[in-house]
Amino acid sequence: MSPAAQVKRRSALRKASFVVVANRLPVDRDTGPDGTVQWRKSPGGLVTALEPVMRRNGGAWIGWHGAPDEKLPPFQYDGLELVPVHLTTAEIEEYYEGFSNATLWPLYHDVVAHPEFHREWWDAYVTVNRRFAERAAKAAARDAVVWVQDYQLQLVPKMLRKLRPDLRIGFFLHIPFPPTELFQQLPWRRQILEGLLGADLVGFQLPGAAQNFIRLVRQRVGHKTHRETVYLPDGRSVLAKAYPISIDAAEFEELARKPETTARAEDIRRSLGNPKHVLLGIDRLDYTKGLRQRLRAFGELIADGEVDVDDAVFIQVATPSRERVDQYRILRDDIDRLVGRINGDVGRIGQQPITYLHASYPRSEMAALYRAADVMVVTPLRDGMNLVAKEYVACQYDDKGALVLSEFAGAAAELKQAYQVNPYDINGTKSALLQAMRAGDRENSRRMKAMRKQVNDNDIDHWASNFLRELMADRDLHEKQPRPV
Ligand code: GDG
Repeated sequence: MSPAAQVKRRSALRKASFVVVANRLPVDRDTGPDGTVQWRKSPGGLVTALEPVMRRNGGAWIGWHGAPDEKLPPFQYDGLELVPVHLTTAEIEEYYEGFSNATLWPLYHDVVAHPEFHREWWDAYVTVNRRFAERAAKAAARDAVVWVQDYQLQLVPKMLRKLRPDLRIGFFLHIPFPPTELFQQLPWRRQILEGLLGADLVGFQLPGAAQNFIRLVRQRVGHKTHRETVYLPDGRSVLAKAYPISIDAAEFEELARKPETTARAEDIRRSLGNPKHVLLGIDRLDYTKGLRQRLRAFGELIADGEVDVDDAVFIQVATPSRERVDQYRILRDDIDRLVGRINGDVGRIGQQPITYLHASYPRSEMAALYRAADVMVVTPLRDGMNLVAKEYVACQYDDKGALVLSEFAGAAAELKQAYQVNPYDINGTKSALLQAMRAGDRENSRRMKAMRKQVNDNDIDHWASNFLRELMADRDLHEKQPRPV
């Protein structure tokens, strides 16, 4: 066999029958002081959930590797085939920081910040989506299953179908899908809807989001729809359904039960002066997460004399995020000022009511924080799901602790026994915080038990297998249903 044929054969063998396409690869690169490069798996449920499926099917993961202006060849990591997609500095600014995070992100989150519309950002979004689609078309074996992730890549399903009509294509949106009134602002609304319709199955966190999508497709693109199905003129049908994402609950519980975690949780409480109530917030520093509202509510409870500064401490971890996007820089300054003001107004010597940490921590420390907290406070103004709420619940193996949860987090649909709040209602939030702090152990344990059952019964494997089962199901069933006229 000629060398050229050998190379071809090797690359043909490497084609994957299961391909994940996501903005980022599931690994981060560490460069040691001596210049040696090491990849580390990035923490997160998505990798954990998809890894077994990828291993079984000789899967490949396509995504950006995290550094600008660098082209890397595909490589294997821990048995996974990783296919890096390069992005230039300008593309990171326009496709990622711009269109993804300053246009789509605020638009899809109830416009809690003002979305910016720039034609050059859109152009970069199209270019980069095409690059991802081309990479996926090359990596996928005949009749392979391709699963595209999230709002950065909404055009990929259509582009990919055009290149490879043999593929079965799924798409999952991790963030909310907005109601028609807001989505219509987008100058490129039709292209986005058509992009998504390239998939066989479009998954959302909540049924309401799937309905928003179906309604928009009917109104804006003019296709026939019936319940969860869109009927395309070429005879193909697309299913739009909810698959609420979850976490690896068993792994979190195992971490929480470790003696080191217990010891560290005790340490944390001790260093805060062993107060009666430890309240905790953990979020990416993002304007959708409702940090301002929750800190104000807590500060007012102390100022009003409802809570004694000696009795309660609020730990707020704000993980650095999207620091080059203007809105995030403004938010950081706002929160710095707010924390300073509250601590200055109601603190005492040796008693800071808010411990604010602008940093990111290893998972072991996250578990210790969850174990140290009596009240977990999750108050986003809008959130696709919110995994932090589920992680806290998974860690409370003794059924202790209380969860205060925004009605506007996707997780509220499942965690019904949380103390639910409208985060815009500061008085309502104050009452919920007080209720959670003052409830008896029996009341909190009743609530926690029910939430733990929900999280344990519906973990990340459940999510991935439900989605993939539907994606790979015999679509003839759908297609044989009578088409609406
Ligand atoms: C999007 C949607 C949806 C946070 N700080 C640290 C850290 N984290 C981890 C948490 C959690 C994850 O990051 C955050 O997930 P969330 O769901 O809370 O929020 P987003 O980042 O906005 O995620 C969201 C999610 O996608 C999945 O579909 O639920 O609605 O917005 O796992 O634990 N992890 C570590 N150190 C930190 O400092 N190790």
